[in-house]
Amino acid sequence: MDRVHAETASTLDTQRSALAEAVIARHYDQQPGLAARYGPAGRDRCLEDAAYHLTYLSESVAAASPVLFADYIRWAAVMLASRGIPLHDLAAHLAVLRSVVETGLPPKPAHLVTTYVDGGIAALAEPPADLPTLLAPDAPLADLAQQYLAAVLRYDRQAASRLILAAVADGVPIIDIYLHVFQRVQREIGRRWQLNQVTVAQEHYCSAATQLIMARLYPAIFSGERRHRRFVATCVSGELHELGIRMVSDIMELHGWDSVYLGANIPTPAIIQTLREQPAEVLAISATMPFHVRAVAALIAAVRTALPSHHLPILVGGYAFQHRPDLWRQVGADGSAVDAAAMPGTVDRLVGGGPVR
Ligand code: B12
Repeated sequence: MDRVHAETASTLDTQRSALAEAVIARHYDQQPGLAARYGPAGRDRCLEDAAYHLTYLSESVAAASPVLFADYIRWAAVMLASRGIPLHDLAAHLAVLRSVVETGLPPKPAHLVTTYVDGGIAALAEPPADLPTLLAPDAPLADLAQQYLAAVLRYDRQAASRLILAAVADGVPIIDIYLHVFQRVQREIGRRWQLNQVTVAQEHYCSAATQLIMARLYPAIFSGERRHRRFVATCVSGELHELGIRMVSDIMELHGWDSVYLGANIPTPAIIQTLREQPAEVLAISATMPFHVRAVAALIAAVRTALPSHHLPILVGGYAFQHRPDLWRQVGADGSAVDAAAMPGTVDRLVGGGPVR
């Protein structure tokens, strides 16, 4: 990250609340109809949205990646439109944001930031792309995934659990259940949430049910031969999406590794303490939200400083890294893998396979 981008991003971070307030005040001034249309609660939501846009904006500036902000705006357009907020309101909001940045920041950072906002405004000129289902009928285990989704959406985790246990008893490999049922269904739920077709409660229920059912597979996962090699798996601080890194840990267990799985939202000092107490051969860090990428870079730097005696191989992954193939290098990691299935091979290439006993 160069200094200009880093400093501009940090200015946006420190001024986020003030800028968000200024955007909403100016937007409501310019369009008095908004107050009647969305009511007082609507104003609070707009303020939250403004802060959210600014969070992504600063992450994009920090990464020197205008595409990141443009992608986010396309995502936000679909999410807001499905909740009755038309595209032109978002476009007007961005135009106001642009003017607030232009007048509220010193000229140099203002110039840099407005080019990113312009990229977001331009992204709105193309109609938002369709969001195809993640459960295509020709995908592997498509029927099972459909049935599993239907079960969790009607809050029937017993039925969902029976489906999975029966499939495993029939010989379906656990890795296939993980990737083609759990992962796909979780992402499909996310798509439907974005389109306002499932409730937050359904999404939470599905995640909890899937975690419970994963735990029921543990006798099979933890019973294999061991390599007597350890790795630590964690989400970066602030990150609440833990299923992906949990799948990564389980698949490594299936490959004979001992995982120290820490889960969601772990503070950096706790991760460093764990690495001191549980010496590991690999550290795996997960981030889903694109605005956690800087936190991943900071965590890697902190680990390197705290454990200077050897170069601990560090892998990063998760949704934030999915469509940005070189991002793992930028954050100072040693590699990445696209999913849990690719993890063991990646680790073997990095630190050697070693015997299974
Ligand atoms: C469940 C869920 C949640 C749950 C998480 C519960 C839990 N206990 O984990 C909760 C409710 C907490 C949540 C919160 C939020 N969420 Co959410 N969430 C999801 C959802 C639906 C599923 C996530 C999941 O389980 N995926 C399945 C796993 C298996 O996939 P994965 O994480 O990609 O992991 C695989 C690979 O990436 C890789 N991998 C992962 N980690 C690592 C690490 C290493 C080292 C390696 C090598 C590989 C690797 O291997 C994994 C297994 O194959 C996604 C949709 C989606 N597309 O993922 C949205 C989604 C990620 N969430 C989203 C949003 C917006 C939010 C919130 C901001 C919502 C809000 N307004 O509060 C918050 C942010 C919270 C935060 N600060 O982290 C958006 C993000 C959009 C964007 N462009 O930024 C998504 C995409 C939904 C959507 N379509 O709009 N969410």
